[in-house]
Amino acid sequence: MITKAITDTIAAVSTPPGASGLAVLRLSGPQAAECCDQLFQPYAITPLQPSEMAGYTTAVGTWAGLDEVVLSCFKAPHSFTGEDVFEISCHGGTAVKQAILDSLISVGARLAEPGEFSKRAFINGKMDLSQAEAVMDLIGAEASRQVQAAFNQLKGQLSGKIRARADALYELMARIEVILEFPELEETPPALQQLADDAESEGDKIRQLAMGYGRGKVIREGLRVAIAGRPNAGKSTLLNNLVGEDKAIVTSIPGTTRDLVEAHLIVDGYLVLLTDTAGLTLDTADPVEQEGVRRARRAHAEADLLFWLISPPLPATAELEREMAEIREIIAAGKDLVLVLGKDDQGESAAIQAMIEKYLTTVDIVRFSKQADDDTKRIKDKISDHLRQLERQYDQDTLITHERHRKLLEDAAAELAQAAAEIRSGLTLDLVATRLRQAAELLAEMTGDSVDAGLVDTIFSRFCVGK
Ligand SMILES: Nc1nc2c(ncn2[C@@H]2O[C@H](COP(=O)(O)OP(=O)(O)OP(=O)(O)O)[C@@H](O)[C@H]2O)c(=O)[nH]1
Ligand SMILES: [Mg+2]
Repeated sequence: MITKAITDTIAAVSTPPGASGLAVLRLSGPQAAECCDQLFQPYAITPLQPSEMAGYTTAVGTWAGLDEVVLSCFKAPHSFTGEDVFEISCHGGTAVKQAILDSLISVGARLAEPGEFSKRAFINGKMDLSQAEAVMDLIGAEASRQVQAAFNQLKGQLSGKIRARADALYELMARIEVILEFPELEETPPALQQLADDAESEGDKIRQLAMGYGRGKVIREGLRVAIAGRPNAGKSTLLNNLVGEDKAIVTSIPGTTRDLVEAHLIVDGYLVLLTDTAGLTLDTADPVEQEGVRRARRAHAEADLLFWLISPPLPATAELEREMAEIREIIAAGKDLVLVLGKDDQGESAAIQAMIEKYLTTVDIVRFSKQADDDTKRIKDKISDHLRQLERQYDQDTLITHERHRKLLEDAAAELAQAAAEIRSGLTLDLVATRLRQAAELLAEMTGDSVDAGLVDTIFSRFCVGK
């Protein structure tokens, strides 16, 4: 853990780069008030120096002859970082912000590193690690579900659950201690059996929490939806219709799309990452097309849901059969695939559908024509269906949105399963206790109750400056 006392005062612009009406700079550390005393001239009739201001008060005045500002004062420990914090609300011109920042540096503050304010909040016990990660998620959130999940985590919903599980592990360890001290009283087969059962059931509860990653990942990172099909099937048109703008180039020339074209869409409050891909040409000698197909296949493999477009004119039977075989394989591998019969306005969909049903007996089919808004809506409904299915499959009330958390939970659950097996096989209990302690350590790494400085640095360096 980090024990070094924090002696320096850090400063940064906390609002985004570029010009804006207003901007906020943040200053935190033991010399924050002193720095402000040198630069801020309050307007009040009985003016108070920043060092004399009470916490949660503001003052209006001039800043180093540069701007008129509002200064907000937060006194330690009742601030975001737990230190003395001042926020300077100034005009949001790029040069003004820079000049105010320079003035702070000239009186002894230093530039904050990315995430350093949040890191100090963590070190000073204002929030735990999972809450700090939630702050970052909240800042990056694009969709309402992301906001909800991040805010629940920020409020400590996840930390509370984790601490409850850790407490249960400490209770198990205490029982082992008693058995080790008074073996004659406790070391009976029923007591040991109970201990093994409880360790196993704790492991199950922790594994159950890890399951929350199934939906949590989709909420935090977005649902990946890819569009596949032969060249000219209308893939780029479908993407453009779904996002409501001319994002991808559409032409009547097969092979128009080579790179992946990505767009963001919000469906039912979920972020959806939509990818249009190059048409799947089978026997091309063109290296650009070959690379496009390689990238397309990679995107298809990574997608949670695949829309596969088939449109007139259909290819020769051999080629169609190859395409059908490929679709069959993808479905068999467990991927959620929806077959889209494109260019429905050309009146051939019924015949194509009949043909396809000869090859594919169980496939979800939807018709699509670029002119019909209802068709676009129906495609979006398919995305909604997938999301509903995900919600049913993972209906945990606590979501795990970070891979780091999932891994820690899975590892802790594995330790407990192992501990239960060891108790049953008669292994000495002090070895079992070590395993339980290891599981508790893993849980503590989630909240940051026990975590090494390197990991803390890695996590906070992903923040931006000023956060
Ligand atoms: N009639 C009709 N034409 C369509 C429809 N959708 C797409 N097209 C036309 O089909 C042609 C190909 O459309 P794209 O969206 O570029 O097809 P693509 O699958 O992205 O093609 P590649 O990028 O070359 O693989 C264009 O001329 C479109 O205008 C549709 O629903 N009906
Ligand atoms: Mg295209």
